[in-house]
Amino acid sequence: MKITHIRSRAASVPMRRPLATSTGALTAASLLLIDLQTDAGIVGRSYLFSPGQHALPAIAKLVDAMAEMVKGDEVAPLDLERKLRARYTLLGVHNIVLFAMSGIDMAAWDAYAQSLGQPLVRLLGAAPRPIPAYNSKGLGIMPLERLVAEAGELVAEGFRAVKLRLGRREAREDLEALRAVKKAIGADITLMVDFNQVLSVAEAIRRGRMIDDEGGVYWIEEPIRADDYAGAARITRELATPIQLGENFMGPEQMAQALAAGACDYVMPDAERIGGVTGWLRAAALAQGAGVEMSSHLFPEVSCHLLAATPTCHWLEYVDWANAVLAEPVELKDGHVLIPSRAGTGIAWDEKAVARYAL
Ligand code: SMN
Ligand code: MG
Repeated sequence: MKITHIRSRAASVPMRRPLATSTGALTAASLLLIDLQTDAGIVGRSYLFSPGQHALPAIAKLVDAMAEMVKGDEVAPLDLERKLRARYTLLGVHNIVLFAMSGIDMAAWDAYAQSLGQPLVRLLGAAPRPIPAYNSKGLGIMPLERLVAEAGELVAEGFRAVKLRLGRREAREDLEALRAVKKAIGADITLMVDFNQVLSVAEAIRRGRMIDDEGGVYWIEEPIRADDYAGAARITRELATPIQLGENFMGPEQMAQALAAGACDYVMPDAERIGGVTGWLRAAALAQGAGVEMSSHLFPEVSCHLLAATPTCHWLEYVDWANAVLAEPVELKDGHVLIPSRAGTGIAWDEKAVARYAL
């Protein structure tokens, strides 16, 4: 089976719950929808997420350029990865170059699994099973009253875990938000918090101790600049609450560096930044070697397959941001994502919706 064409389309899908983080607010999901067409008639699909529409044209250009390079090649994801990595070495296989590669990788794995008539999870050697998920659709930086109401709503959807965004101007405001949410959800619901890189090392230790004293927080995510592994290692040593990093690991190589530095207790790679399915599998082996629990970031549709094949599988981050353009969004049951049994990843477009949200 050979690649004949790779098409990408940009869309902006409004979010039902706008999400304000410490580093910016999201009101719509900017997506690049990828169709990898083959001479067997099979179409592999994936999507990429961009925090903001402005970067989508640049990512699309990279996908187009890579599409030209792999046209006529076999749908063999590891070989495609090796070829593209070599072609981009001098530019640097990071950031949007890596995003484009990851998008093509995920679409290629989807096409390959479809060609074998198996869901991706089976191709990876695992059987489908429910994956524990936390509800990450909301709990941004917002007034306490709305925060409390939203916390109740997110749990009422059947989840046993939710994530709160922190990083308000004053530590005291974070503490108030934390207390309000804890009270709203009760002690039985797992609570993660995410600073989105906004603190200095010293402030992260200060607010981290405050969280340690308060208790009941399952992990503290990205307290400081994502690439400061030495700083993160200091914080990890100082605090009792586990430190979570990973959505900004640019490829498994960076995750290896973070683990070697002792930068975190848990990891949560993002399928688009870690190198798609291929990068994820390498990262999963690193996590196992380091004895570190591994969760996912965004992309529940592909992450559910990947987590089932991850030795240290931890939590799936559930968001519904692509649902509006998906023909069959992932299903949930009792706070778990159910891996679809369709061949491939299960991603297919609702073309009417795509037309409505196309940019
Ligand atoms: C996040 C990342 C990207 C977009 C929105 C929110 C956040 C998360 O860091 O972990 O969900
Ligand atoms: Mg995060």
